[in-house]
Amino acid sequence: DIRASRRVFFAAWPDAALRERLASLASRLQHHCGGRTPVIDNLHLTLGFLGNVPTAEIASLQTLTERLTLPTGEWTLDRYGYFHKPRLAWLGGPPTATLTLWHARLGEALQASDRSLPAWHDFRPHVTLLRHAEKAPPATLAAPEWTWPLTRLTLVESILDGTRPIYRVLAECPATA
Ligand code: 2AM
Repeated sequence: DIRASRRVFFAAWPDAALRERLASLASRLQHHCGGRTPVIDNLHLTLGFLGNVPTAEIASLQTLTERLTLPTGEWTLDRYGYFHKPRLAWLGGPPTATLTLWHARLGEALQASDRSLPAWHDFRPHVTLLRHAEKAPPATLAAPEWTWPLTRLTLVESILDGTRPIYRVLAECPATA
């Protein structure tokens, strides 16, 4: 594999039960909003998007990820939202203390290695349920209230080679109680 750069991001992945619930919610939301549902195994929460990173620098990002110290905690998803420009419909919720801490620790570690997260000031945690959505989720549609146990942070490579991205885990950091 001789690619000069990799498209990478940091994320948390839902457990199997939550993944199933999110996937069926995405299918129901599609009736209201149109658009395309993600592949079930691709559902995730992005904690930071780095974009293209030179391949030679991936090893140091893997080490950085594995060396993070993260507490376990929870995040609550309780509202729908819509990003107009990219036409994404999502389920999310305000960052909890744990999520804010994860984001901050990640930002600090990246800064210490002369990197930074874009849109640092505007962390809006969400799980994308529909891409190319024609409409925002209707305001009358009640969102569920689901708890996401935060147990590990993942460094992921996104391979855009076809119609759906393929995500490949590059490194993981288990949260410690
Ligand atoms: P999204 O779900 O809101 O589109 C892999 O592409 C992940 O990184 C997706 O979860 C995507 O968030 C996020 N992402 C892609 N491009 C991004 C960008 N330019 N800024 C921030 N996040 C981005």
